[in-house]
Amino acid sequence: MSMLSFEKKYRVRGGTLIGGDLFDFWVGPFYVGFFGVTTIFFAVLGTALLVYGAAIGGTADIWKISIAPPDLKYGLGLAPLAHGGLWQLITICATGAFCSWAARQAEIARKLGMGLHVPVAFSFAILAYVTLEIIRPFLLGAWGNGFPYGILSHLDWVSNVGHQFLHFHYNPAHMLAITFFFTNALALALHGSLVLGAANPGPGEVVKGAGHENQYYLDAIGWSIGPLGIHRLGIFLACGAAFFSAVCILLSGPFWTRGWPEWWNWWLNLPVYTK
Ligand code: UQ2
Repeated sequence: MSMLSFEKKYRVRGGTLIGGDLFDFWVGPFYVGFFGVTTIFFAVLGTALLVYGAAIGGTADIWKISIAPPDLKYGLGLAPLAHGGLWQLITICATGAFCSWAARQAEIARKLGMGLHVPVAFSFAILAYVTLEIIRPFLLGAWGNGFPYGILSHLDWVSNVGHQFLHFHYNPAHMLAITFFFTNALALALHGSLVLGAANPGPGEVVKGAGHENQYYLDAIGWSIGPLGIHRLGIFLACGAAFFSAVCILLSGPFWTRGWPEWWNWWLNLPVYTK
């Protein structure tokens, strides 16, 4: 990978969060940094543990491979490697890798004198994972409440936990999360199609820019959110989706143990309905 001419301007020293200039270097196109080293460490170790767990798991069927959390009887204690211990180590590695990646994003943003929007947004995704695998199992008193690492097994887990609460779609935070996900899809479809429409006007036509994009929505609905506004809307919708996903599963068990349809009895019990 050759050094591109503009890289001299953008490959700036400093901005590291830890270690000073010790790891302040690049390998080919990649910035390393202290958190690049920790990312590689956790990702390689975690992946090796996953492969080891798959190897001793008794099946070579890719759909059936699964590394399960410990039995509930181990509570919040350590479990033997082959009985949930691997899952515990892999969870530590995954969390370490995700947080290292966020810290590396922050270092790169600081180097370039940018805002920290990328690591802040990514931290919402980390929050959703940590809520499922660490915070909720901790509050429930057993690591066995985490989801297993397997293609079909983690889907079974989601289905089982959903049925445990009778009908998960009645979970109000789940409703909010889905609304955020769908609105996010709508916003990205509007944005992606608008930008591609302007950039691909057809043979012989001059490529259009921001002015035309703006005018499209002014003509269509009398209002344009603007080129900066659509990206603010995007980060809001994406972070909202991850945040309410975390909230909806955190509520389920630690704070609400009955079926979710029953939660809505507060509505039927409003004094306005009493005769
Ligand atoms: C827009 C604009 C963009 C866009 C898009 C819009 C020029 C390039 C997609 C239109 C977006 C609107 C009207 C908001 C829709 C609201 C929700 C909640 C989906 O105006 O500015 O910039 O990409």
